[in-house]
Amino acid sequence: MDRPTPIDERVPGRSLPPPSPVEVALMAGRAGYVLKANDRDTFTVASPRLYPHMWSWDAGFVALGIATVSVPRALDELRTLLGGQWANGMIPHILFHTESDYFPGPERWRTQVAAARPAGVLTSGICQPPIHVIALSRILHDARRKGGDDQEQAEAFVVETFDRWLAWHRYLATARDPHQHGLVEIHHGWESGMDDSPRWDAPYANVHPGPDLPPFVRRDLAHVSDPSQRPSDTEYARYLWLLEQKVRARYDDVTYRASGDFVVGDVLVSALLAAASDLLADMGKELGCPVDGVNELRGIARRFRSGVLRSLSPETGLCRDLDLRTGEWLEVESAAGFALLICGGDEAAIRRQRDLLLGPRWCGHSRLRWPTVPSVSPASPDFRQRTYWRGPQWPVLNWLYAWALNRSGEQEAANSLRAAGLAQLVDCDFAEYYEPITGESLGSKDQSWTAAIALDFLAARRPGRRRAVRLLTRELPAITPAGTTPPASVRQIRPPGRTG
Ligand code: 9WN
Repeated sequence: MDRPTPIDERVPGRSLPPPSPVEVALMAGRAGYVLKANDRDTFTVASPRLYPHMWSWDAGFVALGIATVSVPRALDELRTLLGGQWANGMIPHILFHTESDYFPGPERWRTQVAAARPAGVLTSGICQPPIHVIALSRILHDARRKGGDDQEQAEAFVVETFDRWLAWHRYLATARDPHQHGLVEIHHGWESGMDDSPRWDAPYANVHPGPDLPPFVRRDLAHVSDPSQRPSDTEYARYLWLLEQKVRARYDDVTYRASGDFVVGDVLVSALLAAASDLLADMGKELGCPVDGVNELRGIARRFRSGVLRSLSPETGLCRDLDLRTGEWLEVESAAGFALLICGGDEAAIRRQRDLLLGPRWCGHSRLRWPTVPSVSPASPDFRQRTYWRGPQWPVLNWLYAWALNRSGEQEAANSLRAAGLAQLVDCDFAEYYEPITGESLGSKDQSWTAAIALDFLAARRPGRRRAVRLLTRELPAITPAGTTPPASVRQIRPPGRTG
């Protein structure tokens, strides 16, 4: 009988040479400056040109990266995001603090029709994956390692904002899972963060823009060199039609559910909700937050972990989304299928997912330039190597699975994703996504969350030397991303220890 190959001999990123000290220094410095150039004092724009606003899940990743440089500034990021929270607990997917040419902007979202919208800041009317508490737990971890003011501020922040995060999770667990299936319902592909993923092809096939869809002009295409890297016009019309349906439902979830075209149980959002709820419960318990809240979070974690487990396909070993309009499981080989790695719950299934993720259909695929997580398996008929969420590698997804593997005790596997993720970013473009076969950087450059996770990866290389990243980003001269003039509001990332 063949002996199974030990995991460490199969891990694809294992033999990659670590970046040289010069590469590390350049990467840390350049990542710091990207974040500084995208810094707008109390929040960070997702990217300088294509996404000139604050995006919800981007802000989570950005905050955890900034925490390697400044814990107070990382906390400010999350505080600003909470400033956009709706009265029903929803954290909206975009906060519009300034005018810009981004489309669809506030005039298209028309959230003034919504009773629950916040005062004082314009927002979109849908949400994004709940990564925030995962980020918060990383920030707290960093802050405790640093001690002193950082630790004090981070702990105080958790206590002060515990109810707000709980309200956010409760919103997802109730308004978005009214029948307690254990899968968070999304009303728009944008809510998954993976806009045009083949995960949504079947449900979008039932979205038919009406003749009364207001005309629109896309602005995103002006900011990328090749339109095929972005969703198509047909896809965009569907996105805007769903937006229209949300407005017509006055952003009321019950009304939308009764009338909207797209209602899908999202397995990745559900896994994130489960994992983040457990983390919030852990932090809350430790810091003396209300016991009822802690217990409620444990219940949410249990329900959504079960939902993710139920979605597992016995054939493929991948988790599946559920089209709640048709009752069909959505069988797609997308990276979201590894959701179980994020929330845990079944040791054997986790090992199977780990092996699959590192194996030849995924990160170990022979054609990949870097063995990081592709958004769609290169072996899948849905794979399109240059198109947005249909194949390219998104560094934040790779970070997420490295984090998940590490948390479930799979350090070797986690390190391999981290090593490959760092190697991929050595070019210092900090692109939105990467062409998986050639390694070319695609989409927007100087993307904040990519720079942020580079900082986190660098800091995690040698936990004892996290301080080195801070010194590098403070000492090198300021740079501006090619082709941009820094806005007047661009500020330095504040050194640790700042108050207020
Ligand atoms: C729509 C900001 C966001 C990310 C999403 C990514 C993309 C927006 C767009 O950019 O979506 O929300 O206009 O394409 O798909 O994950 O949060 O970086």
